[in-house]
Amino acid sequence: MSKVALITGITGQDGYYLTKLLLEKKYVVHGTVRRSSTINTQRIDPLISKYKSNENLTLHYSDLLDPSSLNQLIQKIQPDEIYNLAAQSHVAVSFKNPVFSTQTGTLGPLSILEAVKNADKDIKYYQASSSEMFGGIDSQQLNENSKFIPKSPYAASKVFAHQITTIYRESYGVFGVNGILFNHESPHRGETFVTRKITRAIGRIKFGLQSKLTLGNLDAYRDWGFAGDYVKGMWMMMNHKTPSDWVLATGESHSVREFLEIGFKEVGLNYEDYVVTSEKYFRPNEVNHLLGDPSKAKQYLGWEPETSFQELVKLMVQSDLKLAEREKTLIENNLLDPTWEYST
Ligand code: NAP
Ligand code: G4F
Repeated sequence: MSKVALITGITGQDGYYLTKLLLEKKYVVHGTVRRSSTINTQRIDPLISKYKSNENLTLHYSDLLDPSSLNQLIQKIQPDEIYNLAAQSHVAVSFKNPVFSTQTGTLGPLSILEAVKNADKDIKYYQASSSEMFGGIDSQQLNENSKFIPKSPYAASKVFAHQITTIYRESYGVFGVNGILFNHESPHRGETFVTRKITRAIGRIKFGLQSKLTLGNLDAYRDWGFAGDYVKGMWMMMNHKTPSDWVLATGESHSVREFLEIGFKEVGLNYEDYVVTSEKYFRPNEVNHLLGDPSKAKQYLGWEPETSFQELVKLMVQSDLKLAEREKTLIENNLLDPTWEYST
């Protein structure tokens, strides 16, 4: 019989890649979506077209801040696995909307864990933990035992969710998994995260739709991998015999500046001719350096990243060149208003 998975945050980047993976593995997938005034299912629309008519993919309105809807949903669909990917996941925004970010990041996981604890069947729970929890002060390589020094409301809420998952594992025997994922990117990455902001701008600059790119701290270092590789790791963690905490990372760290250099070079341009910085994009408290050690996942899960940093940058640039070309055609046909530079 097919396994049943529930994914919160199915409309996000990881939601897309995980849904695709689980459907390919013949799971029956349920996902939660928030009602919004504009359509927010663009990422998964191709999957909806392909699988929804077979009843392998079903969407439900819910919100992490509505525990009763989550509880009812879990009782109704009786999932084997729950992947809690939903979060206000933008670190800089969490300083601007701290209460919402924290409520979503803490009460959401707790509500699901309560429903899992009280369910009649054993349900596995995946918590989307984050390398932001480490605070990243220097170039030290971080693993499952490294200290948490959260530096934003986002990171603090992730620490709570991580720890409450461990507490439910130890206190009630819940199969609770914490995936401590370092930054992972893709052509489906939200456009206000730095990698996608850069590759969108490169595409738009190349097609004459944008003249400059305004960023914040160019000297921040991140351990950037490809999201498609990381969702495989999530599934491996959930299908390992024992629940645990797992770091997924590449073991390489690069600066925003290096990302710019490679990205602009891919289209024959020099980033220094286009990039300006503004205080607007600096954070009240910066995470300077993140570098992960994925040895445990490699040894016990057999997980390894398959996409290099250079390949990641190139695949994102190539995808955004195609998008900019389509954007240009729409503008030329008066079907879209030109925007000189996005304000995000
Ligand atoms: P994302 O693209 O921002 O997606 C976040 C998802 O959460 C979206 O589906 C969003 O819905 C949903 N959401 C936000 N607030 C919600 C609420 N109150 N109730 C229900 N749903 C809500 O994030 P991602 O990159 O896929 O990341 C997935 C998870 O992994 C997040 O928890 C993130 O914090 C964590 N994480 C990500 C990374 C990374 O590098 N990508 C690294 C470590 C951990 P809408 O589409 O309606 O906004
Ligand atoms: O792309 P970012 O916004 O990602 P950040 O803050 O590392 O968070 C992402 O990864 C976490 C895992 O460690 C996730 F938990 C989290 O949900 C999210 O997916 O920023 C990366 C770096 C930062 O140091 C930031 O200061 O890029 C720097 N940066 C420089 N200019 C910028 C900009 N970031 C953004 N978003 N926009 C800029 O203009």
